[in-house]
Amino acid sequence: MNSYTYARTLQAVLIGIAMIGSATLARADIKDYGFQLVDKTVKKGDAIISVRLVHKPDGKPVPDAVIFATRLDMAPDGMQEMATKIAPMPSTEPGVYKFKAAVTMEGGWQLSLGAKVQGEAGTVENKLVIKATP
Ligand SMILES: [Cu+2]
Repeated sequence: MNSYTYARTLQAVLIGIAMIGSATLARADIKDYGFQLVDKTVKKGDAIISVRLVHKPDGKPVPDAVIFATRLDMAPDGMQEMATKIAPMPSTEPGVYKFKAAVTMEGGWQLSLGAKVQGEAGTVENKLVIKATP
């Protein structure tokens, strides 16, 4: 290896290290992730609720998260004890997570979600409010 090649190789390695360093920093905070409702309203009855998990700084969807806590109750209408069944469903869109739920009453429902993101420490925890219409 002559000295020119050596210098170029060293430069490439240093650039590589700098890029890895900034990528790690950019992905370091679990608070950068959040759920968003695909639709803010559902019809009363058997409903499908879709949420998108995004990395907020760049708005990118986050696929392959492990969703481990879900609860749907009427806390927004003062009925926190009124919870309903909710079950995960398969989704074909990366970063979108679907649930089947028995929405038994019109009004405000709170969806509580927890998630683990690949390669991140900590837990994403969000509460989203959905409006059930007749
Ligand atoms: Cu209710």
